[in-house]
Amino acid sequence: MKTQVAIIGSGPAGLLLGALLHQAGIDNVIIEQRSQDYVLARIRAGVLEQGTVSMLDALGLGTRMHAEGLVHDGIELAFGGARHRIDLYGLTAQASGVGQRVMVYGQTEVTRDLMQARATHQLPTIYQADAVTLHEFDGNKPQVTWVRDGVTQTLQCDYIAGCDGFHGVARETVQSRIQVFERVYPFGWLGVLSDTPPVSHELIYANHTRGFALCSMRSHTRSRYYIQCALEDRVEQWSDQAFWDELRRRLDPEAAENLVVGPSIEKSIAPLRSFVAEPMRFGRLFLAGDAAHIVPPTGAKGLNLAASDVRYLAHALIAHYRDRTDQGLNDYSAKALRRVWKAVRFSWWMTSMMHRFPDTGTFGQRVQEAELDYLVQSRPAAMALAENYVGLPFEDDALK
Ligand code: RFL
Ligand code: PHB
Repeated sequence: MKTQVAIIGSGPAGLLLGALLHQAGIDNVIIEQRSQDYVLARIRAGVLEQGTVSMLDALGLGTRMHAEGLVHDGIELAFGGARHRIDLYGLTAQASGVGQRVMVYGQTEVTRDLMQARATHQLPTIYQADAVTLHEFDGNKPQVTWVRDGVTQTLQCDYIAGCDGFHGVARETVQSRIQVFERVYPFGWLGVLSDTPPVSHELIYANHTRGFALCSMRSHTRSRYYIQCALEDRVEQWSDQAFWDELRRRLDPEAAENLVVGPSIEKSIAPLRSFVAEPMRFGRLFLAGDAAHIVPPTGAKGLNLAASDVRYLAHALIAHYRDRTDQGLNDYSAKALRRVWKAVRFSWWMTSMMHRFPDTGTFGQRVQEAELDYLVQSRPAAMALAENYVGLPFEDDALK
């Protein structure tokens, strides 16, 4: 088998890259370890930046997102028993002249739309590929091999895109050539999905002495909630009742009163980590998305970073095939990392401000509350939060 770009992984990074390349007439094959149903069942991100929304629109894939997604103009910060609104739209309008919003539309739905489009165009995706191995990417003739139904298959290609997430094989293959920057946080997030109306029409990020809480949603009838939990906690230890009781304790009185509870339809614990692998290019292998970096979900940046990486990578590959210039490919790693590090900084900052750490204590708690109070009192401080939350501009758009 032969293609131009072999894409490892059918998460948002791989699927989006495949769609962007296809739109430009560049052949690609996706090789995924899991089944399609498994990939679709993972409940993850919920918030799309304007830039990610625009990418899906430009691919002609925005119809269902605009019909079913929820456009949010602001978020709320809860601390000290009260809620304070951050007017994302108004603040970004003031900062840059163009107001920006975010779109609440689940990663599962984005994935479904991208898979559907791939099926419609009959683009090749190989699911349940075992023992995926990357070869010869330092030379001119890279190959990817895998085993399916006991048979080893080989794909020859010009380039390999490692879009296989944090536990994938692509980064592992170049382990000895990367520098890793990492922070592991001493807590996790316990998440619950439930068919109950969201407690508020915007997201609530809550700082509480008992720990962080987040009220998010997937629709007007489906809520997604998270609470900070101990790293050692197991999902089985948390009954639905215990979860709702703990969430309620961490909310302001009005939200606690309005909270509608019901059975959970998904419950999981995610550890929190900041991680960056540098560089993101090794000869003809490029890393993108969670394969190269992880951010704690507090800033809602992971999926959006995967999208911005593949946007840069797709533009670079298009320039290679169409204009015969490799400048974009040569610049990819440094350019992607500049945006990655700003999101790493923002996600780390949000995480630090909102969570209870082992050494937070009463002093740390007061400092966090002072910082939050400053944010809601100071327009420039709120603008900086808003500008980062809606997503920093892509480098190639920044000067336009
Ligand atoms: P993915 O989604 O992990 O996809 C990688 C794919 O590669 C496959 N794979 C392999 N395939 C072939 N061979 C191998 N050896 C392979 N190993 C793995 C996997 O099966 C998988 O299908 O990575 P990608 O595409 O880079 O996308 C990244 C996003 O999924 C991730 O950053 C976000 O989910 C993070 N995230 C959030 N991001 C946001 O932008 N906004 C949010 O609101 C947000 N909330 C979240 C989040 C992540 C969370 N968790 C569970 C970590 C909330 C949570 C709780
Ligand atoms: C979610 O809805 O899953 C979600 C929203 C905002 C975040 C993280 C997760 O910051």
